[in-house]
Amino acid sequence: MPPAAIAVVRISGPRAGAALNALAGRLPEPRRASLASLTNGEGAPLDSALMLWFPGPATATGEDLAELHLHGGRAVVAAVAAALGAIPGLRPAGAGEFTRRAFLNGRIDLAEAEGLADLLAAETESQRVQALGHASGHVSRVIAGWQDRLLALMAGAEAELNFADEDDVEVGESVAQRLISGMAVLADELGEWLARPAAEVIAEGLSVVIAGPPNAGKSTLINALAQRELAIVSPVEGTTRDVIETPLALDGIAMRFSDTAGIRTEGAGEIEAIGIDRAKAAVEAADILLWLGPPKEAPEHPRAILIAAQADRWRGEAAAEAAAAHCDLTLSAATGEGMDRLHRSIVDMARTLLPREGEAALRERQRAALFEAKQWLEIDLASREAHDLILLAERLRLAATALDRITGRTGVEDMLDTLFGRFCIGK
Ligand SMILES: Nc1nc2c(ncn2[C@@H]2O[C@H](COP(=O)(O)OP(=O)(O)O)[C@@H](O)[C@H]2O)c(=O)[nH]1
Ligand SMILES: [Mg+2]
Repeated sequence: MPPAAIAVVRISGPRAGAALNALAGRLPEPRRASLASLTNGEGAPLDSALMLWFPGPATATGEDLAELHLHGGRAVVAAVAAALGAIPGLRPAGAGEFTRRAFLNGRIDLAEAEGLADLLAAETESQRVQALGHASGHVSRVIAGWQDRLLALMAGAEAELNFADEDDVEVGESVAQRLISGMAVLADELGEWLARPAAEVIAEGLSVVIAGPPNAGKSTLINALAQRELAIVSPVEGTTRDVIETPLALDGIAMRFSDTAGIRTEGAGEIEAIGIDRAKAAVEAADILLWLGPPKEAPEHPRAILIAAQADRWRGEAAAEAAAAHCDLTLSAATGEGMDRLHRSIVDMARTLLPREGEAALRERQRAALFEAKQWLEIDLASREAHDLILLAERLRLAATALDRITGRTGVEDMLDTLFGRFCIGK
């Protein structure tokens, strides 16, 4: 948004060349930046700008495309926009319209468009790497490979159906067997992809919940992690009543840290009791739990880090030292002791929940389609279907249709608005 050093105005469509002619009086050489004095319809100067001309169809949108790199002042942009708006056939682009056109013109598929949306929204390094993989077609290529294999299986079934002698049951049987085992191999491969973590954990961040009894030092810990006074710290029990959440990236991994009300069974007032219920719900939903309290009282959780907090207070006391020995780590948020180790432990645990480096993760929408495809490919050998080539071929077709939904080759109209609405105007 202006003001900025440079503002890029993009014009796409059959009138893009006419727009450059109207403002600059000429079309520059394709794909070469050239300086132009832009004027409006009355010949009044607008700006001295860099212009670029990309004739279609080998462009980002698949249409003729022009770019004006203007001085980024508000009035400059407004004047150029007004001059463009006065040219018949030109109108301002809607949000995500350029990407939508790229998709409709077959320049990118849906998985790539989604990757592009994620790339624009990426705030951490892991989000960027993951989104870039999608945007540059990594997932699309894997899907294309699966589609090829489905097609080959389908072709086998079709050939048999078309040419086989109807009485020759035995040949049909062996073809069905081969088909079923081919489908099973593919189903296993889809299953491996489904076993990977979903892309949402990268995009939305892992949830790390700090819980424990009152006065354990939970609020002090979240403040130390966030390096600001997020939660009120006080020796009064029941100070924190609601769940306080803050986004925080550790080593490039997006996380959401939550401070919760101290969990106690007695003495809590009505509002604090609600807070305690919320704390328990947060613990259950947490990807990672930081438990500040007696290890024996820690809630059941698959990924809990048991912490002996406020070490500066009890250091040297035998009973406290013995209790701390049962924890995963000892720290003091007040002095900073042990905070590095906590950081490491959280990151190590988070990595177990994230896709490995270079491994693409799928969004829930894509996973649902993959799951459906996998189900169509799984044949119960005892069923009648297992002997019916027509039904097997139909299942292959349904599996291919489900995979098509990932790249958007079929049944996508309803999703387009949601997806392209995530883009801003001018992208
Ligand atoms: N000395 C010391 N005091 C702490 C530490 N962490 C918390 N406290 C104190 O313990 C009391 C309770 O802390 P608070 O963070 O509000 O605990 P919460 O109820 O678990 O959120 C406050 O008076 C804090 O100043 C620590 O690491 N060292
Ligand atoms: Mg608190």
